[in-house]
Amino acid sequence: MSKKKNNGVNIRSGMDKDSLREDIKLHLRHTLAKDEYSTTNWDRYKSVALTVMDRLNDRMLNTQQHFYKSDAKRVYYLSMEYLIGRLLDNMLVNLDVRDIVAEALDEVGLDYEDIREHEWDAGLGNGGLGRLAACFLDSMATLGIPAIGHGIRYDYGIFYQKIQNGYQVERPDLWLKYGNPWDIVRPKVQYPVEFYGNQGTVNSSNGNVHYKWENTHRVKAVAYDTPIPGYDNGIVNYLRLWKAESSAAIDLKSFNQGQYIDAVRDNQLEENISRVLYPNDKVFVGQELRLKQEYFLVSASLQDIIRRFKKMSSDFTKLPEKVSIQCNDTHPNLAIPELMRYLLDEEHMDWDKAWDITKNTMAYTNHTLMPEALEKWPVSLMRNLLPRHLHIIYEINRRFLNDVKIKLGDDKNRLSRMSIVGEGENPVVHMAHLGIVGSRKVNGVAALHSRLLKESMFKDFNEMYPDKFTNKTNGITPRRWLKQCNPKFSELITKHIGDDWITKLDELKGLNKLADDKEFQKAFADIKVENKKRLADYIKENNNLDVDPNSMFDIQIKRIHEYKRQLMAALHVITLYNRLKENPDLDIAPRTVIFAGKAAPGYTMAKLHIKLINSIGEVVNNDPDVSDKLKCVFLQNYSVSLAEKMIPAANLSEQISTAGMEASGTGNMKFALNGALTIGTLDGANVEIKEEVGDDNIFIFGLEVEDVEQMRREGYNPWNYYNGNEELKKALDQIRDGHFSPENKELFHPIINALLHEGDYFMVLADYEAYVKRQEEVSELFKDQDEWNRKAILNAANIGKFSSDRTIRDYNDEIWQAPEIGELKPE
Ligand code: 26Q
Repeated sequence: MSKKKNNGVNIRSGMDKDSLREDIKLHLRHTLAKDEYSTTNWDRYKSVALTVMDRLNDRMLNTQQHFYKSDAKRVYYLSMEYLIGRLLDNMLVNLDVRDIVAEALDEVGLDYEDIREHEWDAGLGNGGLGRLAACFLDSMATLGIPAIGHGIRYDYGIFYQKIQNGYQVERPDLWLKYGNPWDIVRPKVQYPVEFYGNQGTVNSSNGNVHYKWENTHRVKAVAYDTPIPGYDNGIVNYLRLWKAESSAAIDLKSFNQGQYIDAVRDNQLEENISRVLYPNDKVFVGQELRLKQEYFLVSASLQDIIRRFKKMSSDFTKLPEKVSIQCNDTHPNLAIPELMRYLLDEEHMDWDKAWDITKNTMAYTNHTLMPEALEKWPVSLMRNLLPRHLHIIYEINRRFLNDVKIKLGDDKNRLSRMSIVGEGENPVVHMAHLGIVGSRKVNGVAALHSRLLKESMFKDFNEMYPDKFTNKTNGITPRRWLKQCNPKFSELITKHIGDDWITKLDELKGLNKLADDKEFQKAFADIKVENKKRLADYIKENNNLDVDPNSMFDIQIKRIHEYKRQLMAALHVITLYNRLKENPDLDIAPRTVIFAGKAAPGYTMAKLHIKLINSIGEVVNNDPDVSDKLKCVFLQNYSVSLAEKMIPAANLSEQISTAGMEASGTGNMKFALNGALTIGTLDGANVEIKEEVGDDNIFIFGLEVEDVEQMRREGYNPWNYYNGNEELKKALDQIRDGHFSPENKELFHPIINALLHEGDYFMVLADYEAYVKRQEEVSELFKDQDEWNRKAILNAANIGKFSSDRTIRDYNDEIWQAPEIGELKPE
């Protein structure tokens, strides 16, 4: 270890202020080649990051050595997305040196808050699923589980969203433009990934015939690691992301100049595999490049996993004892046929043995009940790109359907419903079915969602494998989503109940007794207003709009999707506006309704919803009649770091999806943890949040899953609601007549058509009245600030269940059974 002393200062590993300050200076000069004349704040950010990296690397080596020596079982988390956001603050918090670094910088006249804003968000994910993976990494390291995250190092993360004239415009997110100080490039950790070719046979020495994938085209996967520190426990795991590089050593002698140029150009094409994150999150797009990305992740990761396993053992029957592979949705489910291929073709194992090992190593998490989001890959595509895998999938399916016949009877309809490979003219491979058949456990992400999976989408499978389906309610990391993003509230909590809550979130229950304490309420309220002021400044700077920090901050932030019903919240804004226009003295709590979120670039309706919200804001925010009671804001480019600014400033959290459509939600948990009240439907994890915080401390409204089903069965008619509610009718008429789009009166007709002429699939009109009524109660409560604060504190006090530490412990107890070493003392 590098603990050489330099004037009493521990170079590269000391955690005291002097060592940190000196190393920051050294990195500025010796790594970045900057002096006092040329240094920018970005350089300062980078030198702080590099100083932190020195410490992380040291701990990472110790941790990995420890896991290696103890031959610990490893967990591999496979995900196409990691929405990790900025890392500097997170690293400093987890190393428990944030305050020291801030002081060290202060001593040389620098402002930490200012410097950390220079980091680019790592946006390698779309939304909930990618952020969940990031929270899980934090919790696995904090519990001390030997876990490695595997993903793709996209050159372009989720697009940067600009709002121009009220419309979403997408810009490329070149997050690596200025380099990434958290990268550990491992050019020697590289694996060939093969595509195309055909299935051939080989005769082995013992006379057996084996299959072999041959005549393939190769691409290289190169490893880039990011350290993942646990919270204050000496443990550092890592996230390993694969970058595609061309593998062909260009054979110069056989090329003339033109061929040479072509060959170099084709190499570029191969590198496209890791070029860009697909920006859609709820509809399946069956493009070859996406399938290549998925197999690229799977192939490289499995080679890495197998290499590490083989260092310890050559007995593959031990694989399930030493390795658990968790697939984040179906996206990495090709790992199942890939592991089979390896065991059959490379290890020459017989089918039953290989299948047993595979099934006991794999697990799969489902994140959606929406059929249009399920991955179904055309057989034609797969035959071309992954011919050997397709054969294996067919064989898995043949054996599986046989088993079904034996266990459940020869029911043709059922067999066709359950088949992994569809029939007909354009057959598809059903990745969720493959995941269920090839995994030991399949889980949903909230109690309601997991129940619905068993009762509806995977009913047949649940009858076939009654012990396979399980629930693992999602969680969020309290480090980022309270300690980091809301330091003042964190300090207040710690002052009263100590700091155990940071790793044992249930300890927040200690706040229950303080909810009635006037002094505590006041302290809580002051912090909330301070956070709101900061957000108000941000709104002023970005949207040039003044909002009142004492008004209720009513926030809906998530991807823009019809099922999440931003439209319903927009209709509520219009209703409040109309009420205030009719009666300017109306006694309602002043509100600032704030939205943020990205729409998939091809999702025209969602993009029109963004435009509608901005158009409503135009009218409302410029009308002096209502200006002290109502504002409507859309903040551009929702991201992890914007969430960190918005969530601590929220009074009201909007979780209003059509019942049965939001698998879990995790934003709902972040808001409650930061002392916001929820208005929501009984959907996803809202159900469990209600159980925890109590019916009196959450505003539940609207149709429940069974109501939605019943209405769909019996025939739902949105016109009844339109004709039955004057205010709803007025709001819809205004949208239709161009009240919010005077320059193009028909602009929002597609929205009206969807609601009135195309059946209002998401039942916005059916829930409108109950929603508006509940919002009136919200408004009344907000007028009683003491009572509001009491309930807000009770939300924070009783939200402990939703720590991702609990979620990960649940996964580990039931599925992985890996060690949890808790902490690692420095050597
Ligand atoms: C699939 C194929 C091709 C291209 C893209 C995709 C794709 C990408 C992302 C499909 C789905 C996603 C993301 C889904 C997602 O974020 N689901 C959310 O997961 C959260 C964590 O479990 C839940 O809280 C949310 O309820 C759920 O919507």
